[in-house]
Amino acid sequence: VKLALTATPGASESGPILLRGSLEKSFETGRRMGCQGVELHLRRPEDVAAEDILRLSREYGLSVPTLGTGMAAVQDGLTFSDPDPSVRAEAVDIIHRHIDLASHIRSAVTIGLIVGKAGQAASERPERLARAVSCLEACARHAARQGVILFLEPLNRYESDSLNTLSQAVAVIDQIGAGNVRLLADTFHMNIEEVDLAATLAESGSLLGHVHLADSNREAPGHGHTDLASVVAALRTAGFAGYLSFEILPKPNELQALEDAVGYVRRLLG
Ligand code: LER
Ligand code: MN
Repeated sequence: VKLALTATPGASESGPILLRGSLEKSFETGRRMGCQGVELHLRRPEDVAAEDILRLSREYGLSVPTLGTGMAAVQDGLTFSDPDPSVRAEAVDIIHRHIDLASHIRSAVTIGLIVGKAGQAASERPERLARAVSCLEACARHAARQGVILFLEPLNRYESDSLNTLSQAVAVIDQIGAGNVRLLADTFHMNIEEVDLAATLAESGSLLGHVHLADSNREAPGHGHTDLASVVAALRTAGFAGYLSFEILPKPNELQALEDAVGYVRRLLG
């Protein structure tokens, strides 16, 4: 099991991204605190230069396990389920560009909030999901051509009504039949939507590609009441070889949150 922190070059974003601002500082902090990866969240793939990321990766010895793409939904209103075909085309286009960046820096691309946001008419959910699946199919094809893996992330019902559970995401992956789409399990969302976190993760088996590890309050593991010991044990039993990535709030501050998270998970890993 490898550890990653989440970082964004934007300074003013809010949300559960641990480090903001200078990416050089984020890579330096990640290495100093014992992480093996820096998960980047970007509003647009053009916000960074592939060569700069490759240099940081090389210099600090950390990889970029995946590119988070939810900011395009939150800040620019781009989703795969929008009724307007031109908005969907823009959403697919920005993911294609993320995939191109990912192929240069040997990363993956997260498909989460870009699928669709909560707060839409429940009666139209089937149409929204159908539109989202067809956009995801297009992205999976583009990613396959570039040798890139997509991580499909179910979100809790208050953020999205498209995919809330890992089993709903598995059904979509089966439906499109893409070999390069895996699951991203976020324990914050799972705590709201799943019956049994450890059992659900154990069932995911080799489809599981990436984990966002956060406690019940979306703070560092150990700050809340989710049973993360059983989660980590289930992942070890399943032979999960991906990243546990700290997509958490910077509370009480960035460095303390990261130190708490790494310390807690290292103790669980023994
Ligand atoms: C993205 O990984 C995620 O978990 C969302 O809740 C961000 O808003
Ligand atoms: Mn997440």
